[in-house]
Amino acid sequence: MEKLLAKVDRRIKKLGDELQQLYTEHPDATIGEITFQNLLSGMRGMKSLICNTSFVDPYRGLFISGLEVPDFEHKTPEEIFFLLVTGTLPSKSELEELSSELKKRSKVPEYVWKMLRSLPKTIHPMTMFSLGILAMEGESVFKKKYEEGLHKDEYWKYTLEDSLNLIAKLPSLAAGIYRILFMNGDIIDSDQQLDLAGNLTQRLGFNRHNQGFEELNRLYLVLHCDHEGGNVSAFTSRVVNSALSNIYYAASAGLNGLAGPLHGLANQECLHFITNIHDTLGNKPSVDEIRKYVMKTLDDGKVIPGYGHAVLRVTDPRFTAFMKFGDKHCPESPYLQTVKKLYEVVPDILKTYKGGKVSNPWPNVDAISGSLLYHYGMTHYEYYTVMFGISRVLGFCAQNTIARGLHQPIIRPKSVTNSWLKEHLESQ
Ligand code: FCX
Repeated sequence: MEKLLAKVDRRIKKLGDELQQLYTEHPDATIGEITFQNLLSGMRGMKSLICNTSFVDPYRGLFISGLEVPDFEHKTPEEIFFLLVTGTLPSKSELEELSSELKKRSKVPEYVWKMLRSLPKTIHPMTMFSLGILAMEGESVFKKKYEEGLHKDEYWKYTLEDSLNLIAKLPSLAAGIYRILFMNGDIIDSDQQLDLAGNLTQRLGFNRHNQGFEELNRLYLVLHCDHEGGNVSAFTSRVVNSALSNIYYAASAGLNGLAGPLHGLANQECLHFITNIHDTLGNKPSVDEIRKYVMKTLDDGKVIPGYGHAVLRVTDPRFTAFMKFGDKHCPESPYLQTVKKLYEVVPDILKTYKGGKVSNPWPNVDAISGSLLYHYGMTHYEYYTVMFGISRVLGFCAQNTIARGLHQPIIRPKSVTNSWLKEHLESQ
C-alpha cells in the first residue's frame, strides 16, 4: 500500500496547495451566478463543487486526468481506480501492489450472505447490492479510528483503506447476488490470480473464455467508473461522506441514487424497451417501424431510455466505445442491430420533440451497454445497474478519499421558501 499511499498523499498536497494559492490570489472571486432558473432546474449547470477525479466536457465526454475515453477504454478497473485517485496511471510495480492488496481483501463476510439469502426473491438486485454494502459498515476502519480519536489529517488514509476493502469485495458481492437471485444460489469461489473483471466473470458462473465476455465485463467496469461530481450517485455519496459517514454508508447511499430510472437504471430500462420492441415487432424491426414505436412511446408521455444527458451534448463516447466492442464481437446480435436502428431515428425525433426542449438528443452509455450483456446470455436485465454500480463505486471511493484529504467541509447548501423568494425577487 505504500506506493499508493505516497502517491495519493502527494496528489492531495498538490491539489490543496493549488487551491490555497488560488484562494489567496482571488479571495473574493465569483465563479458564477445563481439564477431563478437554476433553482427550478435541479441546479443544472451551477458550478458549486470541486472534483478532480474526472471531468465531463459537454462535447467530448468523460476525461480522467487529461485522458479521454478512447485513451483509457482498454485499461483495467484496477488501473482506472489508481488513475482516479492518484491522477496518474500506475507503473507495473504500483499496479502489482494494488492488485495484490485487492486480492487479499476480497472475502465477503458470511453474515452478508446470510442476510442476502433471507431476503425475498422479488427484491431488486440493486437493493441487495446496496444492503450488502451497508451491512459491512461495521468493518469500517475509518469508523474505528475515528472513535479512537483520529487526527483530521489522517481521515483520507482510512477512507482509502475502507475503499480498498470495499472495492476488493464488490465482484464477489455482486456475483453472489446474481447467483442467489437468478441461479441456484451457490457462491462460486474465485481464482486468487484473477483481476477484478476476471473475478467477476468467474464468480457469476460464466465461461471466462466465451468470446469476449470477460473483456466486455472489463470494459463495463472501466467505462462507468466516474462522471465528475454532480451526478446523482456521486453527489449523494459525497454529501453522505461529508458528514464523515464512512465509505460503506456513502457507497450504499450513492448506489440508491444510481438505482433510479433517470440515472443508472436507464440501462435496465433500455433493455426492457428493446425487448418490448422485439415482442411487438419481431427481432428484426425496420427503421420505419422503430420510428413509429418511438413516437408512440413519446406520445404516451414516457422518456426514451438511454437518450439525453444533463451535461453531454454529443453522442456519449462511452456509447461509441461499446459500439466498437459490439461491432467487433457480436455485429449480428439482433439487440445490437436494434440499438443501431434506434440511433438512426431517435436523435432526429428528439431534436424537434416538445419544440426542441430536449437539451441533448444523443445516446448516453445506457443506450447500448445492456444489449451487449444480453448477447452473452446475461438476460436478467434487472441486474445491469449492479454492473454499473460496481464500477461507479470506484469513483465514489476516489472522490471521497480526495475530499477528505482536502478537508472539505460538510456539504450544506441553503434552501429557500416561496415567501423568501417572493420577498427577495420583489425587492430587486
Ligand atoms: N426522452 C424524452 N424526453 C426527454 C428525454 C428523453 N430521452 N431526455 C430529455 N427529455 C425531456 C425531459 O423529460 C424534459 O421534459 P420536461 O421539461 O417536460 O420535464 C425536457 O426534455 C428537458 O430535459 P433536458 O434538459 O433535456 O434533460 P435533463 O438534464 O433534465 O435530464 C436526463 C437528463 C438524462 C434525466 C434525461 O435526458 C432523461 O430522462 N433521459 C432518459 C433516461 C436516461 O437515459 N438516463 C441516463 C442518463 C445518464 F447517462 C446516466 O445518468 O446514467
